[in-house]
Amino acid sequence: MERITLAQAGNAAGQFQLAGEPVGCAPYGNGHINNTFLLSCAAADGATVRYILQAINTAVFRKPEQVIANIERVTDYLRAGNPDPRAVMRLVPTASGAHYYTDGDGRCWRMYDFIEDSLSLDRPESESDFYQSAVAFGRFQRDLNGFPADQLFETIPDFHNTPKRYRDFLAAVQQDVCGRAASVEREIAFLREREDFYSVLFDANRDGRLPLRVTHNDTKLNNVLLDRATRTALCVIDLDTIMPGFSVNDFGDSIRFGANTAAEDEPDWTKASIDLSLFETYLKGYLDGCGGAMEAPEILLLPEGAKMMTIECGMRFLTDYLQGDTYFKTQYPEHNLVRCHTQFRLVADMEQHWDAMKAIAASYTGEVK
Ligand code: ADP
Ligand code: GN1
Ligand code: MG
Repeated sequence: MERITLAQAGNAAGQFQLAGEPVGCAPYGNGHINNTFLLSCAAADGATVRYILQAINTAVFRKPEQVIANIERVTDYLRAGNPDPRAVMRLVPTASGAHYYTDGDGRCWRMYDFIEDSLSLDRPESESDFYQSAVAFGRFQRDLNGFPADQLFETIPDFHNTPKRYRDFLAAVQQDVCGRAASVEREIAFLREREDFYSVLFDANRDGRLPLRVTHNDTKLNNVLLDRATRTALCVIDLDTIMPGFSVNDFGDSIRFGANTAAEDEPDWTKASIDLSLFETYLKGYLDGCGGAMEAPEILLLPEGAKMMTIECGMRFLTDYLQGDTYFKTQYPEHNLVRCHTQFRLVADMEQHWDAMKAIAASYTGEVK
């Protein structure tokens, strides 16, 4: 991905309606997709006002104006139901009143109010943190229950279409543009052995067990903010991929990231496993946040969502490795392969604990317990 200079960020910052003079700008956060900066401004009364400035990754989001349009609609809708300014992201307007700025090189920039006194965690520091992140994502789904899905652009077509992702992966193996396929034969075999699994959620949707909802689609722990003082659910962020989808995938992506005993890029993949206690904690928080919106057949598919998002993500990391690391930000040449290994190890461990995961989900349907 393109490296962006502070001068370029500074120029973009100047296009937005700021509360004061810019006094600092630095790269911020651990996202894998956009280029994010924290901008500090000095207001006339001496206060410091901070913003998140982002260059949208237009290799990933081909139509950034559609991303912005989705975010405008969703945040307006959420704000109408929740007046707390720290609970819903606010896009900062440019001088001309737009919500994005295209610079002379075609880069697309946007700005948000920085949500102060909040925490974005890369690992849950306690069961309670993880529970609160689940409440936030569950509420997000509940609050968007009435949102008209047909008003949303599909910002990344087929984003969680796992069968399509698998076909793309097979094509990447076939093309082998970097000559890496021979070195990952075991990883390729791992995905081939599980090819019957990839369509199970679409099958469940077709037979009526799994509704299409308005979903977030990127529910990593660092895409939710907790209040720093109370450590309770505050705000869901990273709204670039809000599209119609399956709630079990929103649940599943959180499990993939936060209920893994190892970090996503832990070099010793044997450390990766499913923490069943965190799995149950998150499930409880998510259902509490959803406030009864989920029906028993959907709840029963939560483990499938967890396994689907984990294997899909591993598949995406491996595909990117085969294609020369063009999609995800990487810090070293094997980074995507390391990430792929932790995901596959987590899938294998979920398979070992499958009956326990299914029993936990069943115990929350109101049928068993
Ligand atoms: P990416 O798509 O690259 O993951 P994000 O939109 O998730 O980019 O932003 C990267 C990080 O910046 C987030 O994980 C979070 O830590 C921080 N962040 C983003 N927006 C805000 C905000 N409005 N207030 C506070 N922190 C934010
Ligand atoms: C990306 O943008 P970020 O870092 O929150 C990716 C997710 C992956 C995740 C893996 C738009 O999320 O789909 O699950 O990395 N986002 C996009 O860590 O592709
Ligand atoms: Mg993010």
